[in-house]
Amino acid sequence: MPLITVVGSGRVGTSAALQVAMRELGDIVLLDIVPGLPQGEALDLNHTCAILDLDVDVRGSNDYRDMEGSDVVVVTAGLTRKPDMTRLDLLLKNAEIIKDVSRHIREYAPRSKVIVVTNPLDVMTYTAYKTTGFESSRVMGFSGLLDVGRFRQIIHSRLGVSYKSIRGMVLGEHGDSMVLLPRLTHVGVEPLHRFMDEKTIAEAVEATRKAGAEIIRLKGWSAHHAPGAGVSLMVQAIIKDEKAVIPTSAYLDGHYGERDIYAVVPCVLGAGGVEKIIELELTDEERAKFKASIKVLREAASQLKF
Ligand code: A3D
Repeated sequence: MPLITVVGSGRVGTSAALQVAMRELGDIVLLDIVPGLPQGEALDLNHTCAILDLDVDVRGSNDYRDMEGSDVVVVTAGLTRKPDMTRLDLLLKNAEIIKDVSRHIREYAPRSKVIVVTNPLDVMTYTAYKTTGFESSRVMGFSGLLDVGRFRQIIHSRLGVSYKSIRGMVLGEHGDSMVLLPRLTHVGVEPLHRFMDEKTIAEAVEATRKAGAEIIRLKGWSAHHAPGAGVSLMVQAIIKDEKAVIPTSAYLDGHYGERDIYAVVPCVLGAGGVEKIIELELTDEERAKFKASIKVLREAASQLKF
């Protein structure tokens, strides 16, 4: 039975654990620094498994040694963005937490694939890569499925077309400079612009960019159901060796003309983690937006020491 560890037993961590359990991808270890929290959440999740006949065991722990033997480690530990904070404000505090978690992963789960969820996402993923010392293919960041999912939700509500028939892609930072690609968004086999005018598409792109902040404004804390769902798809792609094309924050080593930085790009995910980075043919405008997004990420990364 595969073993999936989720570090951080808060909202995103427990949502991810629930959705991984729902897919019966493996046994789960929930970790947190708060005594009792992961144990209580594990008990609750085990009761869920009992009710739904999911043959999965969930264990809660405050001891990193319990992640030994993990195939995948999902990292959600950290502080969340408050209404008046940008993701980059979180940078320095969460970097210390990610460094601490990464050292434990290196020690106790040295063969695992690592999926980082903590914000600011791309720079935290870079921090995990630098601190674990793992090959870049084994350290990746979640966010692309969330941003594309939000865009698809708007298209679905406008056009009344099944989600199954709406596909899209995003590049760059998980943040204000994200580059959604309406030109490469398809409804059935036709491009989005056959169904929506330019103004409506631009509004949908803007609403997608602001969706995370809108959720915080409305309910007072950040999204967790949708991130949990997206994380479970990435875990599944790795555990089941799916070779699924998923927008993933990945280490760029000459890809898209960039080096030594993490940013969201389409990746083939399988048992090896990020098995391939797909280089899309971009227009000049898309490429310029991507470069601008990379600049934002480089500025953030330059504030950290490794
Ligand atoms: P929250 O519910 O506060 O849970 C965070 C948990 O991390 C808490 O239970 C803490 O006790 C725990 N924690 C803190 N430090 C450590 C440590 N050193 N070791 C182990 N556990 C620790 O937050 P949340 O679950 O809502 O969000 C978690 C992170 O995910 C935040 O940084 C969010 O900004 C981020 N997030 C990212 C996305 C993306 O799409 C990338 C979406 C939603 C949230």
